[in-house]
Amino acid sequence: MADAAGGGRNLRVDGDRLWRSLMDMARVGATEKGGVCRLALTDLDKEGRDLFVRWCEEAGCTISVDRMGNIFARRPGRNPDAQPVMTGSHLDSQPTGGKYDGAYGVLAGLEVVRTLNDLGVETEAPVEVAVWTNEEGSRFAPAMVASGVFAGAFDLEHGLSRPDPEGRTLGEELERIGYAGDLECGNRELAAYFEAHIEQGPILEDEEKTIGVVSGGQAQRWYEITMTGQEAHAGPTPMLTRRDALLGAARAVDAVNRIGLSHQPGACATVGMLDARPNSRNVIPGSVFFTVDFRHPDDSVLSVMDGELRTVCEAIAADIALELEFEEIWHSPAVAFDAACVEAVRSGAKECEYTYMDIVSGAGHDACYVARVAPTGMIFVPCEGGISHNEIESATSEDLEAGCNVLLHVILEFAGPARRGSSWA
Ligand code: HGY
Ligand code: MN
Ligand code: MN
Repeated sequence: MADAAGGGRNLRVDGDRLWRSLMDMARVGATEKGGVCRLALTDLDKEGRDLFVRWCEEAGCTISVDRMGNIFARRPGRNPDAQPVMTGSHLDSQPTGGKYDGAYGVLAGLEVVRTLNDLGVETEAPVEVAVWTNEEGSRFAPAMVASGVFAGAFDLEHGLSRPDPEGRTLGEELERIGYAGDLECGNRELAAYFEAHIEQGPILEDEEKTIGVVSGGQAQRWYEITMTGQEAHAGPTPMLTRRDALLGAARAVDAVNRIGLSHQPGACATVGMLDARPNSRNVIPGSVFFTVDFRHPDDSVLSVMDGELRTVCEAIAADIALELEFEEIWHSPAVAFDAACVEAVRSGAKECEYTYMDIVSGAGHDACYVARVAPTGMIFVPCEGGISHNEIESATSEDLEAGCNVLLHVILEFAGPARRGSSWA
């Protein structure tokens, strides 16, 4: 198939234009330390979405938006009824996020469209670039909720009703920013989906490889836990009669870390949010809310970690006479990507003569849900020091261009015979 399609063997993207687009997008929600804060469905997320839509319309794409606010920019192919080849990622960021997490996959997809336009290449199937709503799961939990609805992991009502910390729902915020689309979310056939992303870990850089051939994503479990004791005066209250909720939470934070360390290699265990009330220096905390993020490539190990967490939290609550509210709010099982898509990424890296290695994604991505409904693959490129979800997140223009060239290759491979004028590309 690659031969008929030309496989993009000799085609290359414009790395400088990709870099300029990334830097232009990074100005939306730019932070002083050089990162971005574009929380899902805020005015800044809207501004980034509007910029992407304008660029895609300038590139001749038609835009559709589904009921979860997912945006699809479609470049027509010769056969409008052919299943589209889709790429994309997300534009929402962490509160102290980086320029490349998500935005790279979206703008690499746009760069492929721009390159095909420049070269006058016509594909058999349409090519679509997607922007998935609320990938980060920072403002609305869980992560990847909109690609999850698209893939049937959640129903639409669940997705739209996700509340933010102020109680505003995802659906209300979609209406407010004008991205509550009328296209059904999901139930669409795709020829394939490919997502380009920075690795967000140190492996490619340590191994000095340019392309990560992503075989799948690890399993994740997210929890919300509240420990409740009794607010009391920090002065006269005897130590032995206290029901100190923050003491309980502190022991739980240490226990989460120990559970992660005891399931090496592979386990990751994080308490990312902690809210102690009333948060006054001379009041014994009466109530503490905190989150736990567990990950492991093997689901069976993750369920052992789940059991250990429940047991240790119950023991801590009993020991300090605290009430315990323990809820698992999300479980995303480990995902294996489609073998043909993984092989296409590998051969794309070979054809473009980049160094490459197989890798499992430590981070979650929309591709992990799309893989439930379409043949899916991912392309990783290194990021400096493996640092991400941090304003100092950095990647080189050369690596970003390399990943985009591999993306061009795999899209042409799956979009059917590509023609350039009267000859095959
Ligand atoms: O949490 C994750 O892995 C992703 O950044 N949403
Ligand atoms: Mn991401
Ligand atoms: Mn992220």
